Amino acid sequence: MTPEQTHSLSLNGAAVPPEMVGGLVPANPKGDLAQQLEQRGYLFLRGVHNANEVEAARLEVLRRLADVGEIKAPAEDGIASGTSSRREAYPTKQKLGEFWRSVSDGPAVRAVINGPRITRTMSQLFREPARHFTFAWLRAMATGRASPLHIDHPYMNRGSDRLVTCWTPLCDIDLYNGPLYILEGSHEWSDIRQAFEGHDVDRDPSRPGHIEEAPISLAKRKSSRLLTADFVRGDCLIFGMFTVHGSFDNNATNGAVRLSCDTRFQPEADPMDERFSGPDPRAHNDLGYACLSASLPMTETGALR
Ligand SMILES: O=C(O)CCC(=O)C(=O)O
Repeated sequence: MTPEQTHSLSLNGAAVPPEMVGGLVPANPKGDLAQQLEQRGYLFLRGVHNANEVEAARLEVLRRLADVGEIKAPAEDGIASGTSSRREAYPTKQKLGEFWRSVSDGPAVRAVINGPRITRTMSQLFREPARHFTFAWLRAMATGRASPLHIDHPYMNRGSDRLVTCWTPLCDIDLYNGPLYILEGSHEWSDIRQAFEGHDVDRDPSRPGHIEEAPISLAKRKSSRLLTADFVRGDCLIFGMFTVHGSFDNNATNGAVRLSCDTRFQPEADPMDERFSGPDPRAHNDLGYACLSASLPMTETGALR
């Protein structure tokens, strides 16, 4: 990526040096997916989802956010209003969780994130039938927000050790909108693995699940780079539980909200983390969807999850 392309990228408000940024390499969808994942630590697949179905999911989520006053009319533009009536409509933590669950369970959202196209891709990856967590991590991020540096292992490690994350942009997410980044080569870093392997954020809440070192400092120490892309509807990014990642700040100058969803897939034959499976997933600390910062009004700050 050229410095002109990366000038819009920041972390915690600080500009990211252009030499620390690289482009995610698209996977060869016809090649051996498992081998490419093992080699790079991620699979960047363009056109996995149907772009029209992603657009339907985007509109479904935006209309729900417009209903609680967080998106300006017309909702299709996806611009934050800067206000919210979500707490008036859903006054308790439980009710906020129920609201977010209903948005996350929207038929158009589920048709994308749990649909046959991605399930086929995951079965191709595992070379056996795949299934997904019923719990989904849907996010709507206003300007100025980002996700901190972390690996996924401490958050969901009670089931299959072949679990993967599938990050799906539900709108086009260019370099201004806070795209996800992956630290190049991080899936092979033994110190990160040793520091976090076996750590379970629910069993040991005294230890943070995220990485406390700043992304640029960690990348420099490891001679790594932050790999990202201009994401468009239809893309997905798949990675394992030890790949270090986070997101850049959403620097949209027009207030555009960044929509994405994380889902988790594993081989059907493997045990599944009971917190995130079944018809009524309890999730972290039995909170259901209320454990997600996304269940809070977009006007409020929340911790990652
Ligand atoms: O969408 C994001 O900003 C971050 C998602 C993520 O890293 C996660 O859920 O593990």
